[in-house]
Amino acid sequence: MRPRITEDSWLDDDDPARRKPGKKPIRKNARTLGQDEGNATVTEIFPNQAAALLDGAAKPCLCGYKMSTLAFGAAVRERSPVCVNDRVRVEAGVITRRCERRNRLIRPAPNARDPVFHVLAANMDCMVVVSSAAAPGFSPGLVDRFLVAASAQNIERILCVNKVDLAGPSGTRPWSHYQSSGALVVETSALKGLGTERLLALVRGRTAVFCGQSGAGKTSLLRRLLDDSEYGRIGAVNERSGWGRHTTSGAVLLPGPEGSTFIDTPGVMNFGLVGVKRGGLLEHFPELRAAALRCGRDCLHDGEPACGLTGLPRYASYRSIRSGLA
Ligand SMILES: Nc1nc2c(ncn2[C@@H]2O[C@H](COP(=O)(O)OP(=O)(O)OP(=O)(O)O)[C@@H](O)[C@H]2O)c(=O)[nH]1
Ligand SMILES: [Mg+2]
Ligand SMILES: [Zn+2]
Repeated sequence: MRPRITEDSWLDDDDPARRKPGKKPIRKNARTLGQDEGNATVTEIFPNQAAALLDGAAKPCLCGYKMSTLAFGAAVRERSPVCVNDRVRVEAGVITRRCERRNRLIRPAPNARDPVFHVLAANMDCMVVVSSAAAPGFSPGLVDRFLVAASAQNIERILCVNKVDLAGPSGTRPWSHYQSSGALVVETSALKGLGTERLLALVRGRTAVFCGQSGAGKTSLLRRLLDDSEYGRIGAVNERSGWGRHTTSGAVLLPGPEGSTFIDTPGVMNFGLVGVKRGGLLEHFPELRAAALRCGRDCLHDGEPACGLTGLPRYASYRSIRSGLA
């Protein structure tokens, strides 16, 4: 059975029993700097290298890593010791230190045999969870997981429902109840340029990460927001399956208007939560938390007939996420 992933699993890497043969123990001089001690920002991750934008520079440069001062966990060997939008110290073209993170978007690395985390991005003001009205259809389970991940890290939440041009005129809007979810809701069509001004007003001047279902239109929206028709390679949605192709292969930082920082991320089919406990999940569903005041003291909000959450739109999603948490 796959071992449970907890935030403390970062520390497992220093456990001699788990260390791969021939691997040296982590050096104890691995230490993060304070948030203001960096001189560059990571813009993209490549195998064994990262692109970093030195403060004041016009373009990012490719940097190697000084592992002896960067190593801090299991993810290091599998992925990279820094993530997009990390503040770092670069010396002579080498990333020598990482600064403390204000927050981070983290998931268990998909397909990993060992419990390994993948930190997608750090230091964000808001998360734009992009879903689509159709092709692929709106996916509440995935949306809720991203909203919980953002809420757990104190990141402001925006739900962007894209491709509204594909929603029929009399179509139902299965996202309408998200007004009470703690997220701002904006409907867009990147194709027709609908709603994109409103979206831009919400993220202008801020650090916003765009994430969500594959093929929902994150990259297309960013092309609009950046007014850059060249940005990103746009893949076609598979006509038969309705799934988008994975066109964005890694997170990338894009400087936007008026000091904005936008982060495009690869689309996902599922998203595992890290560091959220079963007992704390309700905190991240504000409308359910309010309804839970009607419940009896012993109610677990897990299908009890008298549960006050019964019939609420996000209750099923809450229960489904809850069942996978410790
Ligand atoms: N009809 C319609 N199609 C759109 C819209 N936005 C994007 N698309 C199309 O949807 C497909 C996927 O768009 P992308 O922008 O690559 O989606 P993505 O979310 O970045 O996809 P990944 O990088 O795979 O996660 C492309 O064929 C786009 O042309 C929209 O508002 N309306
Ligand atoms: Mg993309
Ligand atoms: Zn209840």
